[in-house]
Amino acid sequence: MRSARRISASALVVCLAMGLAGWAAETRTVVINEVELNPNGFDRDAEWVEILNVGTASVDLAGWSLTYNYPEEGAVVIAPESLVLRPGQRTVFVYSGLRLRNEESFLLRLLDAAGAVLEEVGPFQDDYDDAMTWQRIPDGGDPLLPIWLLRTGTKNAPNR
Ligand SMILES: [Ca+2]
Ligand SMILES: [Ca+2]
Repeated sequence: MRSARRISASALVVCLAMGLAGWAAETRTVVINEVELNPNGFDRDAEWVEILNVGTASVDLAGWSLTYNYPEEGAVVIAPESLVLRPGQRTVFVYSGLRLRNEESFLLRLLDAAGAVLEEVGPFQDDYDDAMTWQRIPDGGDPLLPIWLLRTGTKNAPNR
């Protein structure tokens, strides 16, 4: 009797977790998946952000923007024209002229064409002038447990 009750309680927890995960998976669409803020060599024109469609429908990134914080804080449009990401598809935006500071506390934001903040990640710090990047682990991230790790970069490829 006792163990049966225990089993049903854990089954309930599993169902709740699955329901939450399902809900979170359905509500997530496009995420910031990887960030290179301190690449090997000169940072200018070499910093990038990988964006991944973790949703179940195609999304057009036309007019969407990403924030930066050097030489001042602002947002830059990443796709002036249509840029459709199918489910599971990724794209890499390379900053041109604008940059991300390596040491300062800064939240990187992804905004839609209307300027609504869809994602806010960080702050990231990267003191090493190398190929390590901040990545969601696993690729695309767990919707209920966002984990970011500094690892060898996987530009335009699944994080691992
Ligand atoms: Ca930098
Ligand atoms: Ca990657």
